[in-house]
Amino acid sequence: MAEPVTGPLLARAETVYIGLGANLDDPRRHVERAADALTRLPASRVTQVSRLYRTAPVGPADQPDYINAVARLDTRLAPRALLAALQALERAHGRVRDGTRWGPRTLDLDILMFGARHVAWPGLTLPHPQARRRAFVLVPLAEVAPPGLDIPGQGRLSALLAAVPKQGVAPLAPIPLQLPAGPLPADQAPDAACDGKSPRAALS
Ligand code: A4P
Ligand code: MG
Repeated sequence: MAEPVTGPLLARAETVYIGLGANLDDPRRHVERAADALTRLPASRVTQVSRLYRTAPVGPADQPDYINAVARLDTRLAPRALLAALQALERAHGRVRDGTRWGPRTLDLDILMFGARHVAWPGLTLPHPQARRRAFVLVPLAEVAPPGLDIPGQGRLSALLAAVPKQGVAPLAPIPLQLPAGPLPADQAPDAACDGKSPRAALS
């Protein structure tokens, strides 16, 4: 379960793309369960989830293949609150950070894009700086995003996708999920999500 989210909500929902990845301990199950958990994030609504993909590891080669997917959601969580909720979900899936860059993991949740934001804050860079180079991100992203999507500072999704080598990215099954119908109501501001305080316009 994600930890309770504190702090202000955004005045309006923004569209966010989240990359899901795992390559340890029944990775498919971790990705499917994480996608389901995203549907329970406060002040957020998952609008689409890609199929699962089996992908060859990028980085150290002596690790198992990954299972990857991408989810699109509308959220009123501010970027750092969303990152905190995703990291809590990683911990709940037994993620241990041993400092190995691009090493194996039970669950990795990256914010690929957050609206049109282009920022480099301590601990959070948006869009994800590696997105444009990675077929395991771009192929599932193209399933849930319009081809004309502009990834700020990186380029148009269709052009990035055409440029990236796609061998080693194999589609698997759809993720069985019941997604709620309709958009996130503009006034949806679950009090529980902000500790009983009224939502205020977010600062970031
Ligand atoms: N961080 C900064 N920006 C973001 C963002 N947009 N989203 C910070 C999420 N986190 C962000 O991440 C390190 C720090 O990045 C976090 O503390 C957060 O504050 P991490 O998840 O602890 O470490 P990491 O994942 O090992 O590092 P990195 O560089 O983020 O790796 P990636 O980019 O996540 O790559 N091969 C295949 N086929 N499929 C994969 O999914 N994944 C990786 C990991 C390597 N190879 C892979 C795959
Ligand atoms: Mg990561």
